[in-house]
Amino acid sequence: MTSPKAKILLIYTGGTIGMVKDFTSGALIAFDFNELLSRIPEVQLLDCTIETISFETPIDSSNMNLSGWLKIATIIQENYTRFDGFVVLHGSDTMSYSASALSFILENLAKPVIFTGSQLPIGDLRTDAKENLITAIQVAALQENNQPVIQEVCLYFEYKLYRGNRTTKISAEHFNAFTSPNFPELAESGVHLRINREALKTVPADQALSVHKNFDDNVAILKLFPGINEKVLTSFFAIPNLKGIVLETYGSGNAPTENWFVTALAEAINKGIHIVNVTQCSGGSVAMGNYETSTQLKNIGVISGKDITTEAAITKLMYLLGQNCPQNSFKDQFETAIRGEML
Ligand code: ASN
Repeated sequence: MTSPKAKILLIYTGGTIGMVKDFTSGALIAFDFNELLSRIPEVQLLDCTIETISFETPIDSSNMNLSGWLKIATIIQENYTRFDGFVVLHGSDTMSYSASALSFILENLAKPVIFTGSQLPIGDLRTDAKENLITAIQVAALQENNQPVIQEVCLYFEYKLYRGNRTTKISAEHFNAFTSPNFPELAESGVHLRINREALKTVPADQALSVHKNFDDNVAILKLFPGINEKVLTSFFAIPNLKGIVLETYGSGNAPTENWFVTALAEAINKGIHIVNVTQCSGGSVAMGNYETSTQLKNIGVISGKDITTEAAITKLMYLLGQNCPQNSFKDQFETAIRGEML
């Protein structure tokens, strides 16, 4: 049931939802937020009070970065006690990265932070923006016994509510643009809004929100491909100040067994670079040791990303590196789920 008293803060960062066609170039560019809300008068009919705040310059989410994540986090932190829930309007291209990053930044979050956006601008006749925005607000406003029903960072898109750090963008064409390959949906919107209660994350009531703003961006992603050669690996590990990488491997975490490959990885680990093994597959988990082609990775100390997405892995890496956790416990810390992002 939606509480009439729920107060929602709508945070507009940019994205297609608020874009219009530029007359001269014909390309889509972000426009003013007030204009955006005036295009959805239905929002005023919702059974909650809504306040809005916008990035000074709304961005296409391809320009999202660490400082953008911190801006969102700061807005939530500064308004945390005044509001019951937060809806973040964000471009879909990097929404899964941002939802993952915010899940790590906001520890002991006990209120909903719902990311949403759209594939077509709000002014388009066939837009998906209205449903996404309206239901995202309703989800953020859901209360039971004066407590928010959702107490985590989520992503709402095309009738489905997902745990944010479990999602990935799968389509640049379909309205159904996201999936959560290894974790069930938290809610589905049809004639009724069906909440999957067993899947929801809750936080003990006595834990205060803690906002972690130290992220370390000395990280990179390396996707394996048949034919990858030594030069690629050597130049990759020569990146100045590199502290951690997400290695996208095959299947259940498999990689070449050639000597030059394993040696390059082992040398990097010995230099203190953390290597996280994540599968290139769109579902399933890394299980090092299942095949001979992953046993060598396990033996040299590669970290198992288990069933984590690349988006959650790279942001968790930035988060843990920023926490300055001791080198010898880093692997254990990474392999432990901290925000429901992995098994
Ligand atoms: N390029 C847009 C963005 O991510 C795509 C979208 O929002 N659908 O900002």
